[in-house]
Amino acid sequence: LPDLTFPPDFLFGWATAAQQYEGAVQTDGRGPSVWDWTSRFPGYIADNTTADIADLGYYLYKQDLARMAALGGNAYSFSVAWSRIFPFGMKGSPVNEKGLKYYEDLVGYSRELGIEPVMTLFHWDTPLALQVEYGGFASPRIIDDYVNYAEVMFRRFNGTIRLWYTFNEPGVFCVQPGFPQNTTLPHGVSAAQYPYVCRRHLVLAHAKVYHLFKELNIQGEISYKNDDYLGIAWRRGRKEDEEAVKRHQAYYIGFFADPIHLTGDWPELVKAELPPDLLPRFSADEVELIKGTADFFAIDAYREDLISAPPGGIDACLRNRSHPAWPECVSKKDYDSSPYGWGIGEFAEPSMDWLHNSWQHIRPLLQRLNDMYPTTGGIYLTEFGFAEPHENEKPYLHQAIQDPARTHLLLSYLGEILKGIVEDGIPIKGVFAWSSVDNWEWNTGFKARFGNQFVDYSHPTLKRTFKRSAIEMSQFWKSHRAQADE
Ligand code: GCO
Repeated sequence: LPDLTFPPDFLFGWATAAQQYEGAVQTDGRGPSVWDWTSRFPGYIADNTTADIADLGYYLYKQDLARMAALGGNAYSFSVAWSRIFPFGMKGSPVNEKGLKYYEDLVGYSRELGIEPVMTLFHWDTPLALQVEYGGFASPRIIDDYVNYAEVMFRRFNGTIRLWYTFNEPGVFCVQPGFPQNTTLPHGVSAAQYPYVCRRHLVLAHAKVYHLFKELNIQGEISYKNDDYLGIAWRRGRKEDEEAVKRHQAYYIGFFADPIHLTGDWPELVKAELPPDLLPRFSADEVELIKGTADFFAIDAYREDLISAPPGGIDACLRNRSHPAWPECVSKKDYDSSPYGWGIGEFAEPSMDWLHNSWQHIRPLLQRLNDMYPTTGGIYLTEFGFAEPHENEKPYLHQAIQDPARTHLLLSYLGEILKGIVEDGIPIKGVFAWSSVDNWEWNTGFKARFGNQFVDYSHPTLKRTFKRSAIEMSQFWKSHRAQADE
């Protein structure tokens, strides 16, 4: 790749999320989030930790930004804790000026270092007050409260943020079994309905915020971050597997990308199979509101799923569909429980063929997504990364700094992205590795380390150490980025 160069305005950086990185959950007026609460449920989090301290990013963000700058990063994707801005979440409740000040300082310092701050308004940390009051995203009431919160952020940060995301991975947020929002449903919403009622409220909230962004004439571009479910046929060329890939596409990415990027409505395949009492329909007015509400396409692209038709075929599966939240009736190569995992949770040994497949197919997958969902703003790979299995276990900790599998995966991704841009002409505008530092991995706690920097949680200042992946990513980027004098 010696002679290939990224476009001059290409964004290269890392991503974090407020709940996983900031800590200081009761500092300077921040209100509790659903995760502060459910991480106290016994056994809910794999290592019984909470995110109360996490990486103390609330205090250490300047050093972390400086370290990313040292690696050559020119962009940083962070999320805002809604409950730092509105401790009680609700429209009309008090705004927390200290919360706004924290993000202003973060954005200001980032720009001082020449790092483009990229803001995600919601990364799964619903204010607890809204969850308790009306069941969070199970209730349509959340739409107005979210739009109100977004308006405060738009007005305060207009002109300092170029790329905005409304939501991170809305599909995962709505259906991940056991996520806190699935535990307190308002009356009238069943567990089977929740994943679809949640999707409906997210899509409507996204659309209203998009239109507000345009009405207020806020600078920059806005979209949302798609889930990371990228399907390819398990048995290439097998008709039933290629069909299954279409279903997988409709039930995962298409659920949000079709309405928001294309039609304003759910995918036809999904509507044909999910009755209105499970998947509430959009009215004609709502379809018009939702259609075409994204300036660019963004996806967290961790891995692809090898997809095949379910045993006995799709029709048989539909007749006795198992789990109402995952009715898509496709089979995926079972990475999570097979001897091959993707490295988190069960700590199964990752299959090198999975790692190999994932980076080998990122080009055709991004090409396919750009063809399906073309935008004027191009396509961003908003998260990619890997948790080395056992990285968190004592005998391996000394190895954590030498993260061979992660280094191999990340560098292979970067090489494919660069070739995708230069050789295939895919309009990829930027990439963000997950994550700048090890952090709190939701239900897995600190057991899965995704950072390109090692965090020593036993050290009084949570000392960071560059892993090999950070150094090699940095060297690759610095040797392939457009030089200032070009
Ligand atoms: C996601 C979330 C991140 C995760 C990361 C590793 O994409 O699931 O955005 O918060 O920590 O993906 O699982």
